[in-house]
Amino acid sequence: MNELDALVESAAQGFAQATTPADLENAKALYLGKSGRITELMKGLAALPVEEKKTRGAVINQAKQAIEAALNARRQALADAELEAQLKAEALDVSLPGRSLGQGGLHPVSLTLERIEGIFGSMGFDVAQGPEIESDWFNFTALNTPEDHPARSMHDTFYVEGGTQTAPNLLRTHTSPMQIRHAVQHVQRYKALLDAGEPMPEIRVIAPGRTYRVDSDATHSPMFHQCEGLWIGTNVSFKDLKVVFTDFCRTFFESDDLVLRFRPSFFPFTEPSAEIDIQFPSGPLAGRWLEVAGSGQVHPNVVRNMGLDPEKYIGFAFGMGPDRLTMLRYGVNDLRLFFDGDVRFLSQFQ
Ligand code: 2NL
Repeated sequence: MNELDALVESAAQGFAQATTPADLENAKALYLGKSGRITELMKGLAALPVEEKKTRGAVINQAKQAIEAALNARRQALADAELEAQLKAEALDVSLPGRSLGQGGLHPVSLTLERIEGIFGSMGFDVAQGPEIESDWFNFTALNTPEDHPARSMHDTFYVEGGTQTAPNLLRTHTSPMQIRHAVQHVQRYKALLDAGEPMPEIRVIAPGRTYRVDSDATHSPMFHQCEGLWIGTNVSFKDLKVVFTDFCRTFFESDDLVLRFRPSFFPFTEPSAEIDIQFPSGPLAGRWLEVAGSGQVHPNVVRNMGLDPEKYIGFAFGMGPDRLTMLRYGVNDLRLFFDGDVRFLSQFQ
């Protein structure tokens, strides 16, 4: 092997030993750098006679080209290896199953509210919805609640900023204020008839929605749902309440043999008043009386606050808890499950 072949081979070996681009550039300098071996050989040509310069120059040039070829091949190999390593490190397994968004659905309490609205809708009831921040007047005073009633205390009711001492703002504790709003609007709409002493169309409305009380345990949540109903006319009696509510309960629980019991009670906004209990004929809850609603004949003061003459207009109202109805319908025993937002629980109702 002549001297130049040996040089090419040692260069190729040096390049092969370089494992990083920086190593490789250092190895290159040994041969092609300013004082590298090839460069030195080229400089040596100057001292040679012309003929020898030509032949020797050609040979050195060949060696130079061979070294450059080896260098470029190694450069490419290192770049390929680097790309390979990067691809490996950043690899995505596109065969893994994707993360599906899944299908949403209605909250169990929303399902109950829809059922309630559907059933009462079929009996000619409107649905009234309105503000959750109410005035003291609509929430308490219009409903015949005495000034010193415990429900008005800060232990029971959330008061919010923006009200005044005489007309505080609060989070509504029931949806009855919405029924008062609805009744007042209704009376306004039929003012001409009423002024002429003619009877107005009946008020038949339910008010579903969120309500708030200072209370929290397994059966009470500070935010809960309520659905109230109101039916006012010139000839609406307790008998109508019994018929309507019995029909509602039997439809809601899909049980024609469900029995109801009206138990005397007291509410400031109704007189007389009754607690409504139901009893399932069969199933896990059979035989027990379960309280599902409060009800009564609307108090004359409340009828007056709607803008109607209590000597002419009479009716009934009731209030129930859709959260509790949902618990009974599905056999859920902790109310808080509804409001924790755990999809494992909520998805079972879809
Ligand atoms: C209960 C009690 C009740 C009412 C709500 C009512 C509404 C108006 C006028 C008169 Cl606008 N009364 N609502 C009447 C009796 C009972 O609810 O224990 N609810 C869960």
